[in-house]
Amino acid sequence: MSGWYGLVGAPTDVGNVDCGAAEGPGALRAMGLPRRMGMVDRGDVRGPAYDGRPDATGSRSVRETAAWCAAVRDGVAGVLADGGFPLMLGGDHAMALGSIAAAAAHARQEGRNFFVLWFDAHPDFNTPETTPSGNTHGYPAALACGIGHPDLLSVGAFTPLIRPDRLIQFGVRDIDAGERANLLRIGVEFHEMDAVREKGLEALVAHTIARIQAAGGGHVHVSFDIDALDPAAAPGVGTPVSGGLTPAETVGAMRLLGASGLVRSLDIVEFAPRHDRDGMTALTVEQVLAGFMAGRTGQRALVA
Ligand code: 5AB
Ligand code: MN
Ligand code: MN
Ligand code: MN
Repeated sequence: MSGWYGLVGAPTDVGNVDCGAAEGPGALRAMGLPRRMGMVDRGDVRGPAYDGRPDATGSRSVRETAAWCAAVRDGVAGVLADGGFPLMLGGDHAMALGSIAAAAAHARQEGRNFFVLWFDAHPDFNTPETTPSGNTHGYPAALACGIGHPDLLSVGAFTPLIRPDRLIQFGVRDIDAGERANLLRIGVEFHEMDAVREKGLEALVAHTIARIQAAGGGHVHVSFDIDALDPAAAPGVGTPVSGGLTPAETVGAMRLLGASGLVRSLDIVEFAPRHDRDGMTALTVEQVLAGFMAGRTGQRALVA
């Protein structure tokens, strides 16, 4: 198992105009998180500024999103090639297309099955045909499954990057009508909040880990949108939705994922410090990460 965490920052909100996610990596560094957690900071990738003019499909900042995602892809691929565990710190969630492109290519090269676990209030399964906003941060999960804007699909070396039955989503509770139709048509497993409340997040995650192990294991990429958490615990996001995950159940689930030894890459995205209150969101993020890291090293989490 990779002994070091390589942080790749993606300070942008090209996927959602001025939502504040561009300030995420800088704020977490200023609070000392990477240092406290013993991460190797590989710095920020760079890309163009947001362009709000819609293209022919009605999507905004597509070219800019593709450029940022390609830079993220290369940054994450660099950590994997150097034998590290990449932590991609957004930035908005469109950046996950880049990290997933790198992780999927790495899994293929190593001959492993590839799975993505998606924690989010939103499924991010829109296409230019179904989007209500034109914002590319609503597209990345669909793109990873091979549907969406051709200029974004080309960020990956192949498509689809994931078999749709190997994408599993948790905590979703704000689904656009066309997006739901996409999910059902493509055949993605998504656990909405009512299912999480009924069955428990940790039980759902444990079941998913068992299913992946039964399929022969593989490379699991976790894409964690901070708005999966309830805004009472994590208000520092651009698109808050009430009725989300508690920090305690999330830390528990992340500890299980760490301990499974299956997870080989991770995104933490959509932290918008300007919407935070008293550093609450940053603290919650640190607890979630600490739970994952403690599970991975087989220690007890050093969190409340
Ligand atoms: B996030 C919405 N479905 O497509 C859209 O925060 C919101 O990365 C997308 O999950 C939220 O614009 C994207 C309404
Ligand atoms: Mn998201
Ligand atoms: Mn979201
Ligand atoms: Mn958001």
